[in-house]
Amino acid sequence: TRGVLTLGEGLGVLRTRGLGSLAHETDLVVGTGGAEGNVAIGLARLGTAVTWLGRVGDDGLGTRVARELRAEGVTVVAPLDAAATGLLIKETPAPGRTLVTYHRAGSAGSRLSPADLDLVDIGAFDLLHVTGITPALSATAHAAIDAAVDRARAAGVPVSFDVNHRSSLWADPADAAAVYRSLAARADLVFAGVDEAELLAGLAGAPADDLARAIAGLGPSEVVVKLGEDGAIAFADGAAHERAAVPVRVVDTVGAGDAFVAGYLAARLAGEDLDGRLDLAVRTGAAACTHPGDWEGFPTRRDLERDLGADPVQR
Ligand code: KDG
Repeated sequence: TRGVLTLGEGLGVLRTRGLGSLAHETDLVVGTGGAEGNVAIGLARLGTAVTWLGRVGDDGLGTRVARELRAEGVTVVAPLDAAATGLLIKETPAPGRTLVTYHRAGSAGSRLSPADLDLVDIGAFDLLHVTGITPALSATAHAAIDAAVDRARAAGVPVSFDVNHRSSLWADPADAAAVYRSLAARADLVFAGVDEAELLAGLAGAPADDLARAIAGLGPSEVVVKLGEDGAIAFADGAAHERAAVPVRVVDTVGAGDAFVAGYLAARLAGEDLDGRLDLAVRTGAAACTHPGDWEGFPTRRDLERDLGADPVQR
């Protein structure tokens, strides 16, 4: 089977090596990121077949984005674009706190367009995963996400949508909410943090299961609300299932939501029930928090077994 198809923007990531901001730091670590690519890496590490589609610049960072994904076992469809690969800068003003700045306006990834979908056979996949980041990048990227979702639906391929609200990419949160509602209405599975769930449901301060129920009312049969250190709930068939988080020493939470989604989707595609999906999701999400990179800390199945103490000798 072809597994999961995801599409979006791959970015170069520059992060400060120590504590502090770029006002003072002289030393940067180069890496890569982008929410959908992170999810793809998380899936590949868990043994799920996955394809990532996105435009990359004809430059070192673009080569690196594609190469890192390929090295992780992701099938990559990455047309070269004349614009530069977008960039994200992560500063660490205080331990455990990360400040993110984007340099991605007009980037290669933002020039994704519906014509790029002809490079993949959407109907051949088991699931399509999209995020709310891509429609914020440009009109053509927005159109590409809409077209991908519509083609998947027409072909009977389930659609997964992670809200991933990035406030700095939207002029007005109301515009974002309208786009998210339109995607949620066409998705089978929706992931949202609490703030995102409030934005989507138009309800502030409601308990997580009420938020999930309200989002399910928009159309998706399965809604997952990520509660960070309080775990997560999954809502389907009128019932909410809860799972506590796995406690870890947090280094950087950027990427943890993507790891969570990868764990959830991997378990779903493996035919596990809602509790099994949540279980894998919180464990992969927790592992991701222990590394400063976006995806480097994502676990393999083997890593998860080791963490459970199944094989202490070879540790
Ligand atoms: O979830 C992590 C992502 O936020 C990061 O890799 C960059 O895709 C990104 C974004 O647009 O914020």
